[in-house]
Amino acid sequence: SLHTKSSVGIIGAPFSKGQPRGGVERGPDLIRAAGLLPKLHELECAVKDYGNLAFEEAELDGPEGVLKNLKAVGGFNQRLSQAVQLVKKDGHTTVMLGGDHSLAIGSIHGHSAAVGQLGIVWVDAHADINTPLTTSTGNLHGQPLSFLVKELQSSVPVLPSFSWLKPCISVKDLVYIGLRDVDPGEHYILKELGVKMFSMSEVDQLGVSRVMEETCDYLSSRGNKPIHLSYDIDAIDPTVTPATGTPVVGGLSYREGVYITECLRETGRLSAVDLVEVNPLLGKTEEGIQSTVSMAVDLLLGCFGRLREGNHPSDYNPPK
Ligand code: HAR
Ligand code: MN
Ligand code: MN
Repeated sequence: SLHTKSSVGIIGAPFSKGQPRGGVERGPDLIRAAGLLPKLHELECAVKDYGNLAFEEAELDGPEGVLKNLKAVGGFNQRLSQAVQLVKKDGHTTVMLGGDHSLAIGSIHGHSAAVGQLGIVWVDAHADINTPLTTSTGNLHGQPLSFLVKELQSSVPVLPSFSWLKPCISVKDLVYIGLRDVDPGEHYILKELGVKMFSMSEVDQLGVSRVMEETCDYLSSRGNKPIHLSYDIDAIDPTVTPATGTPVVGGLSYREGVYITECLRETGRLSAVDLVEVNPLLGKTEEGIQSTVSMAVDLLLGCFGRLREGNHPSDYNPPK
């Protein structure tokens, strides 16, 4: 491959308070247990594991209106943002192992604080752009982008738990892939702001190769900024990844899911990756859990140079 070897900094974010189901906090350790680090080493990546981010349970975290666990989610993301800034300053491509998708708040905020403007690729069945006013569930994993997108700030109320957070992305630097379960208030926002998106309909119409060609062209037209990939495992079809909190039928195949990572790797600009919403307690069978976790690992390996044609180390000596 043309690429210089990657250096990867892993942060575990065993966080579940952005949604109501227990188990998603086990994601980071499961993904590690499936061999992520040795497999990255095989790809000649330099890997540093920063461990799991510890966090205190916020006391007295009653709901504020419909919003659930505001203090816990705000506090955790503030710490996560600081951790990501340190890992970026150490020069690594950051890998955030979730945990629920509310962690994208701290992950993207920290990434942007460290490197400046970003291009965001959000691969998800869901748009995760409800505001605290449009959300019907109150779950903050359905809202992270509303806190991050500059153009939405007049629609997002000031919340003390998020006073540390400055919106840092332009909606024009955001591309969605895989959408198929979007709330009416979110759909209004996407259309109103003209957000670039490839829903599952476009994946069907164009095929994943054109979707990725257009995604990369679009990001280039926006100035080839460092890329933040936020990958929700529920983007993949639940026949492959059933162990997740909000599965939605009709998702990306294993091959489409991996192809997305291969193309983004090829840009040479992948600067941070979130892999979120793996929840082993929600897989009905052991095979379902294993399939979900191994999909997560394969997506990450695709991000760091694993090719389906095969790979060999640069110092490989053929037997003579
Ligand atoms: N749109 C719904 C809400 O806001 C559901 C979103 C949740 N699920 C996720 N996010 N896994 O991608 O609550
Ligand atoms: Mn999500
Ligand atoms: Mn989702």
